[in-house]
Amino acid sequence: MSEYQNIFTQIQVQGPPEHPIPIADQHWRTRGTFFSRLVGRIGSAQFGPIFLGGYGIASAFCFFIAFEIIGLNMWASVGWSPTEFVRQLPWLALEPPPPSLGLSLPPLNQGGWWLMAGFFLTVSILLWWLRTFQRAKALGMGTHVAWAYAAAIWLYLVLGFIRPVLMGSWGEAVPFGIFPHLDWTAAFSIRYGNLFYNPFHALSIAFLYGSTLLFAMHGATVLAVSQLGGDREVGQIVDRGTAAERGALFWRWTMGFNATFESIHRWAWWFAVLCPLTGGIGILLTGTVVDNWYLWAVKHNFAPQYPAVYETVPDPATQPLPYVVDPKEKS
Ligand code: 07D
Ligand code: 07D
Repeated sequence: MSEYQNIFTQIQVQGPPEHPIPIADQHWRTRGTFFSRLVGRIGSAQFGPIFLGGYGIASAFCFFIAFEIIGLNMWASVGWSPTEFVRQLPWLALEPPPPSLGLSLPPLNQGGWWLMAGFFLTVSILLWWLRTFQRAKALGMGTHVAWAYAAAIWLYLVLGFIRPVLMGSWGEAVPFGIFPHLDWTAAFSIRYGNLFYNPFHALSIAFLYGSTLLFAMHGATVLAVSQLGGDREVGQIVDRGTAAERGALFWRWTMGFNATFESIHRWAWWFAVLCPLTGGIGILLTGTVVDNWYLWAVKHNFAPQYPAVYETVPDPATQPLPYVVDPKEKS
C-alpha cells in the first residue's frame, strides 16, 4: 500500500441494533434506537437507547430552569423584542449583584435572578456529575470520567462561588452572557495586574496546550496504524509485532521516547485534568493572596520594573466603592 490516510470513518457496518448489557435499573432506559448515516461518519451510527435516570432528569430540569431564567432576563432587557433579542443575543447579560450588596440575598432585579440561575445551574452540574459517577459504576467501569469532570467543576465553583465567598461579594463572580463573560475575564486580568504573571495561569495554559498536543499525537498515531488493527489498541498493548508496537516505535524513533498504548491515556487524562485544576488554584489566589500579579512578578524577579512615566495613582481596591444609585432615591 503506497499511501494510507484515514480521516473520516469510511465504512459503516449496519446490522440489527446493538442492545446494551443488562443492568439492575433497566426501567430507566429508553427502548427506541435508530441509525444515522451522517453521524456514522464521525462515530457510531446508532442512536439510543439513552439512560434517563433520576439524576439525569433532575439535572436536565435544573438546567432548563437556569437557562430559562437567563434567557428571559436577557429578553426582558431588550423590552421583550424578539428581533432585538436575536440580534443582540451575544452581548446580552444577566449580571451578578453590585459589590455594595456583598453576600446578602439581593433583590431580584439587582442580581437576585443571577443568584437563582447560578443556584440551579450549579445543582444541575452537580447532579450530572452524580450521573457520570453512577453510570460508570453500573457499567463496572472506573470513575475516571467523573473525576476529570470534577476538575472542571472545581474551576467553575472557584469562579462563581468559592472565590466570591472568600472575597465577601457575589459581585466578584462571572456574569451570564456570551461576550459579557469574556469582558469579565479581560477585566479580571487587568484588575489584578495581568494574569499572565500568575504562575498558575501559566501552568493551566501549559496543560491546555499540552492536551491538544497529546490528543493530536495520540489520535494521529492510532489513525496511522488503524489499517493494521491499531484501533483495537488495548488488546495490542502486550502483544509484539502489532500495529500498537509500530505506533510506539514511531515515537521512539522520532523523539527517542514513547508512551505506551496504555500510558498515553494517563498522559491525556492528567493534562486535561490539570488544566482547570491549576487554573482554579490561580483564580483562588487572585485578590485573596495576591492583589497584583505584575507587582508580584517584579518582586520575585521575573518581570522587569518599568521606569515611572506616569504619576502614582492609588490602587482602586483601596478606594471607597463607587456610589450606587438607590432606585428609591430617584422617585
Ligand atoms: C466544545 C463542549 C460543548 C460546550 C459548549 C458550550 C453554554 C452557554 C449561553 C445561556 C469547549 C455551551 C455553552 C451552555 C450558553 C448562555 C448565555 C467545550 C465544548 C459548546 N464559559 N470562554 C466560550 C462557558 C469561562 C472564555 C464558548 C461556560 C470563564 C474565552 C461558550 C462556562 C473564563 C472564550 C463558553 C465558561 C472563560 C470562551 C465556547 C462556565 C475563563 C472564548 C466554549 C460554566 C475560563 C469562547 C464567545 C467551548 C467564545 C468561550 C461557555 C467560563 C473564558 C459560550 C458554560 C469565566 C476567552 N465559553 N469562560 O467551546 O467563543 O468550550 O466566547 O464556567 O473565546 Mg467561556
Ligand atoms: C470554564 C470549567 C467550567 C465548566 C464547566 C462545564 C455547562 C453545560 C451545556 C453542552 C475551561 C459547564 C457545563 C454549563 C454545557 C451543553 C448543553 C473550563 C471551564 C463545569 N489565557 N484567563 C484560563 C489562556 C488571558 C483569564 C484557562 C491563553 C489574558 C481568566 C486557560 C491565553 C486574560 C481566567 C487560559 C490567555 C486572561 C483565565 C482556563 C493567551 C484576558 C480563568 C482553563 C494565549 C485578557 C481561567 C487561572 C479551562 C483560569 C483562565 C488560557 C490569556 C484571563 C488555560 C491560551 C491575559 C480570568 N486562561 N487570560 O479549562 O483558570 O477553562 O485562570 O493569551 O478564570 Mg487566560
